[in-house]
Amino acid sequence: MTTTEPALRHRKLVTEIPGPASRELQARRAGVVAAGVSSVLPVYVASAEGGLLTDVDGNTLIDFGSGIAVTNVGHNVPAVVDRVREQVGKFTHTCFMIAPYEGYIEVCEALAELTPGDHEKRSVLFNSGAEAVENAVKIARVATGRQAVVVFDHAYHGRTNLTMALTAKSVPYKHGFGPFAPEVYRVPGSYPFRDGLSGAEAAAVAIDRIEKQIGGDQVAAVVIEPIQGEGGFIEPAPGFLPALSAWCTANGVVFVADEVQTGFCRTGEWFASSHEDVVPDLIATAKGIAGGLPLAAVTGRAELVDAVPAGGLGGTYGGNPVACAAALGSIETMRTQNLAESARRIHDIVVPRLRALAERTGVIGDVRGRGAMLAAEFVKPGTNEPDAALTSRVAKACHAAGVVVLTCGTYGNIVRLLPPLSLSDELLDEGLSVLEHAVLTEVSL
Ligand code: PLZ
Repeated sequence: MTTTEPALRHRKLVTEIPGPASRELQARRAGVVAAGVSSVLPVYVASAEGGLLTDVDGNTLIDFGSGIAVTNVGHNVPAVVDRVREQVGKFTHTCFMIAPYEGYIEVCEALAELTPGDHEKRSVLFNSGAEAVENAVKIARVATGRQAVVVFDHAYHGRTNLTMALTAKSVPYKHGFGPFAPEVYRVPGSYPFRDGLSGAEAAAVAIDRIEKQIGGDQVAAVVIEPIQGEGGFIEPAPGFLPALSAWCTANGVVFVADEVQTGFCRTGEWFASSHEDVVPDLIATAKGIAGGLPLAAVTGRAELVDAVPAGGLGGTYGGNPVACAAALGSIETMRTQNLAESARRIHDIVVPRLRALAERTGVIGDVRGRGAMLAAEFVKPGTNEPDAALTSRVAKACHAAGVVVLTCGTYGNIVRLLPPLSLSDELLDEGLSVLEHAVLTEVSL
């Protein structure tokens, strides 16, 4: 056993939300923590287990956010915690660039096996999703000798200087933080609910834009989220990703899948690219890979990754041994519990409930998602005009009732659900009932 506390099994509110201990921490925070970092929840966490968070006042909340698609295996699972404890007892850091260790190799072996495609692969490990995406671009530029990078409307790739440039939305991610890295070109993607285009049509628009405005032979990489995350849980129309991938192959362009949010069983496959049999040249992963510890990776075709000479890739902490131990525990849990299957089960429970809610209320214009990456897009009834105010009220009502839901979207009008894949049907049902009640209550105001 990894904890001496009795196992938590239920949502339970014992104070108002936030309670007095959380309010006290909030006041302390205001005096020392940068205003620029904000928090979704008004409560402070004391412990977490499975799909539940317990706050400093003793309230227990259902977690439909998984720390933004990180704790896919659930909080505090034994396979992760035990391996981390064991590794911490041995050594916590040597720097893989100084004195290497086996865990790093084991993680790269797992990545070679689990990522799409049976070609020869190489991986390099980092700390965050942004760092992985940025390094994928570095590799693509060296491998192709080209500079231009193509990204899409509604894209999110991180907050470093290069990844801010790759990210679409200005406020809050980019506003005031320029100048941004050059040679980044944005083209339209595929957003079936809003553009009404088939995958082939949307790909033709994007490819035409690339060829006319950049030139295919200038492009090092096309960087794309197979399902866009922060931009609104946007599933491209079928055929869009395969068409882009084929165009990349035909033009010597590196197809980079940013699977930072979609990876590691979240969408019902190990990686979302597999839903349409797309085999990325490079794949950036992070978040779910290590069950909560900071780890990220770029995995890809050996000839591309190895185009960078020795010493060209690295960083002090990349592939930290404790994070690698957590990743091995997390991957083992996904395998033994078949969490890809669990994600599909969650989908089949949630989608009909959201569709029924959409029909009943008229304020949800689109219900979408794959596996346990699910969204409801809120609109003004009878239109597809985004309703960010209602979205925010619904999310706050859920928080007050003890269910953690997150919002997203270029227009701030998406409620997204990212439950741990191990969540029980009972907690899923209870959380959904809270969400339904919140929507019905807010709509009737
Ligand atoms: N690529 C597809 O979703 C991180 C960001 C939250 P890091 N998404 C959550 C926020 O407001 O900062 C993300 C992603 C995709 C890259 C990233 C960046 O991953 O680990 O946050 O750097």
